[in-house]
Amino acid sequence: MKKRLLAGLAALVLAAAPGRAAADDYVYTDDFSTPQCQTDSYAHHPIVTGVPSSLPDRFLWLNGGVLQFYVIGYAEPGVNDAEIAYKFPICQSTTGILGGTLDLDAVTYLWCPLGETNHLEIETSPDGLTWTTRYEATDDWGLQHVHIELPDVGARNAYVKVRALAMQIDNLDVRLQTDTLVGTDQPTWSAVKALYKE
Ligand SMILES: [Ca+2]
Repeated sequence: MKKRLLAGLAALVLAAAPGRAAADDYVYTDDFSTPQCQTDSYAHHPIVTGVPSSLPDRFLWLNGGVLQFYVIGYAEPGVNDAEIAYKFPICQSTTGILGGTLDLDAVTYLWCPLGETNHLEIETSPDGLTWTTRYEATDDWGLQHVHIELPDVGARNAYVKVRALAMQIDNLDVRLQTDTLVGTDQPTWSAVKALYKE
């Protein structure tokens, strides 16, 4: 009887202990069929959805279900690329990011001005201030599937910046393993269309 009581107490203690979150607690996807990247990203060069009436020096064009990166005039890969930056989880934070992955498809097909080259660079940061290059490719390589392991930085958010020149990207997929997701912290919650928790 005493042994059975102890076993029951042990089961109660285990059930009450704070559980380690399951894999892929947070998943964000974008197939760029909608303009959700305009509100989900926290910084970006101008994003246009139709044929632009005037051309900024650098802009992103949501064109036929992909996101294209344009630089008008002289462009030096890695120096004056067009950019978009995200802070994941969007509208949430965590008590700690344990790891994660980022996947996207990249295509070099856009017209490149004479003497210039296609370029794609993906940087990550634990705080939006100090950035580390996780992927970089230049020149005409056609279609690539990019897969990046996001490091276990223990940060509350994972910052991701995509910098590109004469490129298009599609099928962005970000997965995070976290301790605990913490409520909403931005007023744009209703604008988030592709955020869900598995
Ligand atoms: Ca697409």
